[in-house]
Amino acid sequence: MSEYFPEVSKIEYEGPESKNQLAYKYYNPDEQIEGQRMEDLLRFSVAYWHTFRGTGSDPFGAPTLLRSWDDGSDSVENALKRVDVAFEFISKLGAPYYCFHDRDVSPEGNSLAESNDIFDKIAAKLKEKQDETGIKLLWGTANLFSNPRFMHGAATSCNADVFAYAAAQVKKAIEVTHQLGGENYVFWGGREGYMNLYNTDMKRELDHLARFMHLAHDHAKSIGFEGQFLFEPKPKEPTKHQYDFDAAACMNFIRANNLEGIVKLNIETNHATLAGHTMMHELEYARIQDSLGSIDANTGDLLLGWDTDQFPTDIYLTTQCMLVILEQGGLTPGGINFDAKVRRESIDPIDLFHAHIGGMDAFARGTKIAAAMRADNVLKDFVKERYSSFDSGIGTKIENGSASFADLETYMLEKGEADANKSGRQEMLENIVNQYL
Ligand code: XUL
Ligand code: CO
Repeated sequence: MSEYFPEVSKIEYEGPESKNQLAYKYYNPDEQIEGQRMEDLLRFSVAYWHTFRGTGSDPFGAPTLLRSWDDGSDSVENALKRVDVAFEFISKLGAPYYCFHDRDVSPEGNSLAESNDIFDKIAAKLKEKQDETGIKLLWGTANLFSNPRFMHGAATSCNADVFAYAAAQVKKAIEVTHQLGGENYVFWGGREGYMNLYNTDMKRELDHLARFMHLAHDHAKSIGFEGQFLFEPKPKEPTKHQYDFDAAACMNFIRANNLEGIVKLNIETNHATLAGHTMMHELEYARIQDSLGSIDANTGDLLLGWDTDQFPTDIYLTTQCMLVILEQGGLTPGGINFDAKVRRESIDPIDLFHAHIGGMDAFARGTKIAAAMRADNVLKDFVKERYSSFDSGIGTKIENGSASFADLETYMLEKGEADANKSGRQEMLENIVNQYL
């Protein structure tokens, strides 16, 4: 195998004392956390689009990330070579999974039929490399936003032909995902939203989006694909208002359209930030409704205010994520996908390693901290005690539905005044969290 990253050998765990920047300090795949191997619990995934297609271009400037192996063209030959690059990178990193959009791995041809043929060719190579390396596909998805035909959206386009084109593209993407043993299939809105309500029939667009998801699920069933469907919330970008705004909006859409049990959520950190939420809020909101399927791990920059997709390095953030993820025993069949890109200024291939090593170590460390907190029940005991008035007496009657408004009035007329409130102790709890960090 020709080596695209000759200066890097397999990244190994060396422990927190190591000074080797090409080694894990905290991510130790075989280490047991709450009865699971770290590798099986975290299920790290590399995002093909950022890591192997990212060019560093931004609205103000041309590509900066020029790779010796990539001629920058959309040729099939170039795409096939990128597969070799990707699998060498992921193998050396030791991540068990990767994810793609159809068009990241496979260029678009001159017709849908030609695009499908090219995709088959690339998929055959992906399969070969998966078998050779043991790397698996966490999820597949379709790019329904780059081509100008999707200018008004895909499933929510005002143009029925565009809906049909998107359906055909997703049909193929699900088939290839299935063929490659993909464990999930993701819907991210792309351009499913609107720029202006003056020209938008919101009801019709939302109905079409629901129809699209049912059609996707019907097709998946018909070919025996049993992977989990995931809906990825994002409030804005590229449209002014995306229909998949946040976890709550997505759950409402899922319930309103009988998609419960069919579609769960893929929660992304920077999207949570753009929605004005914390990642922990979005994760917890999804978890309590049995809908936390997978995560796109990254982080934004609070001073920039757009979807910067940076690698996560903040231990508070990863600890908070893992408190929620451990509470539901992991994410399987989902995982932790680094939907993150190196900065425009980080121009060397080795920066791709530093970025992923940092993200994996930050999550591994957050996992250990969260597990230690959970072992001592520090937050759990406090929260349980805080709501203990609902564990007996009138609280139990409220929760089990045996007390009416009239009963509650009688109770309070007799009692005269509510029991005194207790302190929320926020500062103390923040101090306790810091002790575990
Ligand atoms: C866009 C985004 C997507 C999805 C997959 O912000 O997060 O890359 O993760 O389509
Ligand atoms: Co994402």
